[in-house]
Amino acid sequence: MKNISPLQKARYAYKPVIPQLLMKNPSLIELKKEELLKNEVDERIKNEFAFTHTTQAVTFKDGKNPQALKPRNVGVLLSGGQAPGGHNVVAGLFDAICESNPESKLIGFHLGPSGLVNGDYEILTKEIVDSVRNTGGFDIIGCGRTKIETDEQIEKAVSVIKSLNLDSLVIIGGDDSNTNAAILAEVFKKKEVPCQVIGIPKTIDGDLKNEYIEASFGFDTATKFYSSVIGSLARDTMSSKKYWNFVKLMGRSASHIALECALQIQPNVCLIGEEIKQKGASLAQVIDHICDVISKRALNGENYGLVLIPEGIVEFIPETANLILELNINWQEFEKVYESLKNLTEKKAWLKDRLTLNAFATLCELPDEIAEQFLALRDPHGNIIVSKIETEKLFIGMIQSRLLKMRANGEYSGHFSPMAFFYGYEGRCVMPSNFDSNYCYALGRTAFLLIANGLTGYIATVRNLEQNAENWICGGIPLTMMMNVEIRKGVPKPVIEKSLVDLNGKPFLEFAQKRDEWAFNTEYVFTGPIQYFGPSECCDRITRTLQLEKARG
Ligand code: FBP
Repeated sequence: MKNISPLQKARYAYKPVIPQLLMKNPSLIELKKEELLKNEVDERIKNEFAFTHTTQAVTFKDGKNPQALKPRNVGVLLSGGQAPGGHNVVAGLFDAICESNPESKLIGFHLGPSGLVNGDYEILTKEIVDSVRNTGGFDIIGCGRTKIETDEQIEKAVSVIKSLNLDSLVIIGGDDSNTNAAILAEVFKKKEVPCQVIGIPKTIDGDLKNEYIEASFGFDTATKFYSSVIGSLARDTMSSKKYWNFVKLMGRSASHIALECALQIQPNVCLIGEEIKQKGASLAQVIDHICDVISKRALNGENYGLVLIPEGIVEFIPETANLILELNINWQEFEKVYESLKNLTEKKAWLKDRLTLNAFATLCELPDEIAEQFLALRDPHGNIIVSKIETEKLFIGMIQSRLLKMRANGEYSGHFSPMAFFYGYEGRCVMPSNFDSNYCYALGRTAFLLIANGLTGYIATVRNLEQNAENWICGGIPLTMMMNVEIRKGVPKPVIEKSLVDLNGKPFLEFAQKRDEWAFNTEYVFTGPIQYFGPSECCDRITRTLQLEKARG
């Protein structure tokens, strides 16, 4: 038998807490329809989703649904990056399927959407599902970022669906993956392929959030994990009083993770990309701000500190944002010649006449290894891979140069010993917190209820998340209701909007009000590791972001 840790064993036995209604046999739960209030939907969305667009939101109530009892073949895939709790979505889905009809099957596609296109799958049994309950990771079936968009990919997916007699497909993913889910739902309807598609809101980044979705799963666990480690780092430097720690935090474009960690830990500096963009602050101004805090702390003899940097910051600082924008415009052509360009000099030579003078100058000012990272190949959705750009090191280098000048001018006389950290990947497969274990299990069961009621093109939702899990309200929202038209690769496209940090929202305002105090007084808070058992205030604590967003008044 495989070796497992005592905690792992205890987590297998954990029973997620969810609303009582959701624990009933799916045949005893009916749909409750709700009209959505959003009145204006772009004509392009209505046209492109002519078969699936609706404004009808749904929740559930006690009742009868004999349709739930019919045997089904349900497919599931994990799309995009890992997030704690994915295994519980699969477990919730599996349990609801089996309780409805033991003949039903759950088919897991390997390595994300590519498993569907290539017909690479396995039938998930109770033994397999039981071995991952309440555990982190997506290893049950693996995940991937393939986007199903070409006619050939769609044809292949349809033939796999037909060969498996698949009547529904659950796509667990972020904004791009759920946009893809909406497209598949529409295509299947149009082609009369009888396969319903249901999305699940996943991403540690916290950027799949809107008036209907209160949080994406994984954000709670990942931010608790990062805050715990950063807290230890803060205490380390508070003890030795000699290091300035620069921590880059995952989150792709949005700064939600950095903001949440700042609200938990109270660092000396936390940069928020969205604010930098709004203020139009240049790279030099950002560096000046950090140097100001460093020099003022040095005056008090505090030559140490903690700076949090969201990984997507380069998409917000005007110079680097403009460089990325211009690279995006040239990307399709650049990608074609990419392999033939042997080194950075050749890449720069190719770009020289295609970029504006400003953008090219920014590229040339970057240290070589960072410039290479800007020019590295993109993900399948065309996104620059910000997790690979070492902004923390770029900042440290610029701060060192600036402090040298300040020292020469008599403006700084401290010691600056920096250390660079990147916390990202290690937070994506942590054992899910009780919140994420419960939330994900509820999402899995909800997905099945949407299927059992014949819906397609919906995303599973769980609301009232700030309350006890027993009071959560589960249901579904049409994916198209979360769409906006954006320009992608030069063409207007309906997509699910990425939610960035709202500078008028309570989490940011709370941070903005406190940050000056945190900069100069050392007021770190130590959250400690995630607690799974023990007092509720330790085990069931929700994120500050959710607390503040849902606070009344
Ligand atoms: P998702 O949006 O797919 O959940 O992925 C989020 C993320 O973890 C980002 O924070 C990060 O920038 C990216 O994935 C890294 O992607 P990869 O795993 O492909 O390196």
